[in-house]
Amino acid sequence: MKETKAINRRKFLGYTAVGLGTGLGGPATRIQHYTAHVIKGDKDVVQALENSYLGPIFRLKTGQKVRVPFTNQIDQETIVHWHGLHVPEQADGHPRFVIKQGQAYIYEFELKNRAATYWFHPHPHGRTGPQVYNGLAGLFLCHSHNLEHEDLGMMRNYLVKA
Ligand SMILES: [Cu+2]
Repeated sequence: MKETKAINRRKFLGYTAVGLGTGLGGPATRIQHYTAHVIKGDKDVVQALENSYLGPIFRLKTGQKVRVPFTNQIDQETIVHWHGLHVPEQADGHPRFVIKQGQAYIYEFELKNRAATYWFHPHPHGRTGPQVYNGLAGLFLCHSHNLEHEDLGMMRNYLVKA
């Protein structure tokens, strides 16, 4: 009697494993990702993330001038929005500036933000969500030339809110 129960349990586990295997045989997940490299300047301002489809990470300082020639290599319209950065309208990645596959768009701006963590993501009308969760997103870290002053400001804000 005990032996029979043990066999049934093994069979149950076997069926469970088959069920999981079937789930893994579904359609492949679509992955889209940004790639970037430094054309001119400090090579450390762009960091690729190994074994991740997210990224890259931009690391720039307040006051730096940035020029990003962007080429759309996915089969959908897209444009890049620099979330939270104070940039000129033409560099903000509004959906009306969307570009088609194979087209390029040049972003130029001076980094005016204070030290903080920002991010960038696509912003085509009606396609922002799907493109982000398929991988098009990266961090934009803004550092300050005057870290002591920025740190004091952040501490003051923390104390006021606590
Ligand atoms: Cu945004």
